[in-house]
Parts: sequence; C-alpha cells; structure tokens
Amino acid sequence: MIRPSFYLLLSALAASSLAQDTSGCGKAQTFAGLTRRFTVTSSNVQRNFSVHLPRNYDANNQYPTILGFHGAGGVGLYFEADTRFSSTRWSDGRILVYPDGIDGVWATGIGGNSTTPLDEDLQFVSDLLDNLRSNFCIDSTRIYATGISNGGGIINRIACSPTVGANFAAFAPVAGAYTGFIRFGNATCQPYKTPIPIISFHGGNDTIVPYTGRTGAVATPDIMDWLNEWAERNRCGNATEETINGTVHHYTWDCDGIEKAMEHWKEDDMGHCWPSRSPNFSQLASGLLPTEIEGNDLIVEFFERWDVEDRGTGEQPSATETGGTLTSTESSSPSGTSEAPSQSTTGDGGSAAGRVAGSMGMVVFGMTIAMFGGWIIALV
Ligand SMILES: *[C@@H]1O[C@H](CO)[C@@H](O)[C@H](O)[C@H]1NC(C)=O
Ligand SMILES: *[C@@H]1O[C@H](CO)[C@@H](O)[C@H](O)[C@H]1NC(C)=O
Ligand SMILES: *[C@@H]1O[C@H](CO)[C@@H](O)[C@H](O)[C@H]1NC(C)=O
Ligand SMILES: *[C@@H]1O[C@H](CO)[C@@H](O)[C@H](O)[C@H]1NC(C)=O
Ligand SMILES: *[C@@H]1O[C@H](CO)[C@@H](O)[C@H](O)[C@H]1NC(C)=O
Ligand SMILES: *[C@@H]1O[C@H](CO)[C@@H](O)[C@H](O)[C@H]1NC(C)=O
Ligand SMILES: CC(=O)N[C@H]1CO[C@H](CO)[C@@H](O)[C@@H]1O
Repeated sequence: MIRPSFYLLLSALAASSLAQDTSGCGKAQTFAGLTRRFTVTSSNVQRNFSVHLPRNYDANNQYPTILGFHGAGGVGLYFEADTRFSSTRWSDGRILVYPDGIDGVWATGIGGNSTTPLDEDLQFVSDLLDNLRSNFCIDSTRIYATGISNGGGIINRIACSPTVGANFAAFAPVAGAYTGFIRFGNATCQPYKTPIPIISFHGGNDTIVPYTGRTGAVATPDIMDWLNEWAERNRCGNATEETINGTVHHYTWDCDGIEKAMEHWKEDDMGHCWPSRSPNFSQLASGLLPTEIEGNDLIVEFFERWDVEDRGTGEQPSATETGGTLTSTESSSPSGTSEAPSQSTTGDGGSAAGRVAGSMGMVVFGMTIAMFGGWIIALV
C-alpha cells in the first residue's frame, strides 16, 4: 500500500514545518481571560477575528487552540455568545479564536450569498494561523476547528484541503451545511491524513439544513450520505449506534485501525441550533428547547484525543481491540438511498455529556439580544 506512507509523509512534512513556529511565545498579553478583536490582511482584504485567552495566560506555555466558525448572517462574536466556549469551563487552558466571514458568510465553494472564492477563505484561515502563531503561544500540534451551519460547511472544506487542513488535528461541525457535498456532487476532498477525526452533530428536526438534505440553489447532502463518504475516505468500518432515551443517537466508527475516529450525534427533536443543555440563543431563535446533550463538552473531550502529528489515540487504547469489532445490522437511512449506520447497542452513554455551570449565560444572552436582536439568522 502506498497510501499510508504517502499520508504519513505529508503529515510529517506538515507537522515539522508548522509545529516549529512558536514565535508568539514569550510575548506578553494584556487580555488574559478576555476576548479582543484583531485584523489580518489576507488576499488584500482586511479580515477580522477575535481571540479569547485563558485566565492566567502564560506566554511561555503552548496552548491548544480552537477556531470557531459562525453560521451565515453572523460574526465571530455571535458564535462566541451562542456557544459560550469562552466561559472558563471550556476556555481554561485553551485559546479560542472566532473569525468573521466576509459579509457574514463563508465561501463553501458554490454560489449562493457568498461571493468570496473558496480559495480566499482557505487562504484567510492560513494567514490567520500564521498571525496567531506569531502573536500567541500556540501549540501547533493541537489546533482544532468547530462551527455551525455555514461554519460547519467551511470546516468541512478545510478538512478536505491537503494544505490548510494539515494545520488541524480534528474537526467538529454542528448542523453543517455541506454545500457541494451532495450525492454525486463535484466537491473535491483530499485530506492530509487518514483518518481525519470528526465529531459531528445534527438535529433530526432541523428545518434549515434538513437531516435528509436540501435541494435548490444551495443544496446540502443527506447527512448519512455525507457521513458515509467520510467513513469511506477515513477507511472506517461499519458504524456502531447507541440510542439514549430513545431520541438521541450516538454513532461511532473505528477507522483505519483507530478507535472512534469518527463520532456523530443525531438528536431527533433538535432543530438548527447548538446542542446545549441550557437554553441558548440559536435554540430560542428557532423556537426550540435545550437539547439533551452538551455539545461543548463532547467536542472538547473529542479534541483532546487528537493531535496533528500522529494518527491519534483511540479512546482507551487497547492493542487487541482495534478494528474488526463493529456490528453490522442493516437499517434504512432517512433518505432510503444511502447505507445507514447500523443499529446495535443501547445504553445510557450519558456520561460523556456534562452539565453547564451556566453563570454568565444570562449576561451573555442579554448582550446577544442587544447586539443581534434585529438579525434574522439566515443560516445557509
Ligand atoms: C472588519 O471590521 C471593520 C470594522 O468593523 C469593517 O468595516 C470591515 O468591513 C470588516 N471587514 C470584513 C472583511 O468584514
Ligand atoms: C441570501 O441572503 C438573503 C438574506 O440575507 C436570503 O433571503 C437569501 O435566501 C439568501 N440566498 C441564498 C441563495 O442563500
Ligand atoms: C460543481 O457544481 C457546482 C454546482 O452545480 C457548479 O456551480 C460548479 O461549476 C461545478 N464545478 C465544477 C468544477 O464542475
Ligand atoms: C420541530 O421543530 C418545530 C419548530 O421548528 C417544533 O414546533 C416541533 O415541535 C419540533 N418537533 C419535535 C418533534 O421536536
Ligand atoms: C458492514 O456492513 C455490511 C452491510 O451490512 C456487511 O456486509 C459487512 O460485512 C459489514 N462489515 C463488517 C466489518 O462488519
Ligand atoms: C434521559 O432521560 C432522563 C429522564 O428524563 C434524564 O434524567 C437523563 O438526563 C436523560 N439522558 C440524557 C443523556 O439525556
Ligand atoms: C448566549 C446564551 O444564552 N448561550 C447559551 C447557549 O449555550 C450555552 C451552553 O453552551 C448556554 O449555557 C447558554 O445559556
């Protein structure tokens, strides 16, 4: 097999050239525990982003870094308020970065409202990372991306890029609008390593980016098709499904000998929103209630398992348990056209989901309403 060594070589090259830029280490910062706005010029455009530093930021400590991509019609600050990733529960020991799309939209490679070419947004992500590395003490082996809706669409494109994607250890799209990845679509996908670790979330009651896909000018794929394509690229076995309380479905895949390199959470009654056990803005905006799972906890726990340089560490690694342990029961997919993950065990599985110690929630929520109350969340 030539592929594994090719990917290992690519990833080794990427890691060795990128991991060494620690020029931002040692530079004192004055906004530990706070969020500050910055700009960087990319493709001759002044692009905006905000950075949240952990409390007690130590300029000589290399931090894991999470980039959070907002949905269409938003800005980074909105994503920050909605997900609350900057609260200490999740930002302790991590740098959070919230970039802005141009005119509220990420280029996901097709038309619609985004006139920015995909290459320019990918270049922006690359320029942003260079800027971050030269100003903050970033651990380049532990950079991650999450995002909602159109923000999920752009991180899917990043994951598919052999160059920009090689900066990221793992991905976490929520309610992703994977435009260009409809069945038999023409989007290209050349990930830098196998497997690309992905944890994804999608509501079964999402009317904006429906689970079974959307047709029209900005078509999105059936989520099961999208998952199956990634499972193929990642050389995964069949999925294992665990159903919690009858309505929450947790799928996991072992991929290329790595345990649980892909995870997917489908919550039947969840709409187009961020999964959180406390009420949040995107939930209220879609007239929905808190969900049963806490997305931030699941995302952060997943990210902690991966770095850029190696192929990852499976959960509870065990030499005898890699590969070949998946069950395989046929079940029908939502669309009836794709191969669905199998149904197997049930269990509580709730241990991975945590609780929100939501103290700043209402403050942030009030600010969010004040800042964005007039907006229609046109989540593409
Ligand atoms: C960046 O922010 C400035 C000031 O708010 C704004 O004028 C500009 O349009 C923003 N740039 C982009 C590309 O959104
Ligand atoms: C473009 O955005 C407008 C509102 O900003 C929305 O009404 C329209 O549906 C969007 N078009 C596409 C193709 O997404
Ligand atoms: C891919 O499909 C989109 C949407 O149908 C189209 O606009 C685009 O031109 C196609 N690209 C290529 C390279 O065929
Ligand atoms: C689905 O969402 C709509 C609002 O968009 C809500 O009225 C309905 O109750 C939801 N259905 C379920 C099963 O949660
Ligand atoms: C995966 O599922 C398919 C179809 O259900 C089955 O034919 C195949 O044997 C399964 N593979 C494994 C490794 O269980
Ligand atoms: C399942 O339902 C029970 C009872 O409503 C609840 O206490 C528990 O938190 C739920 N589990 C999950 C994972 O949502
Ligand atoms: C702004 C806001 O209200 N955010 C809510 C969304 O999600 C978090 C948890 O991630 C809730 O605790 C917040 O209240």
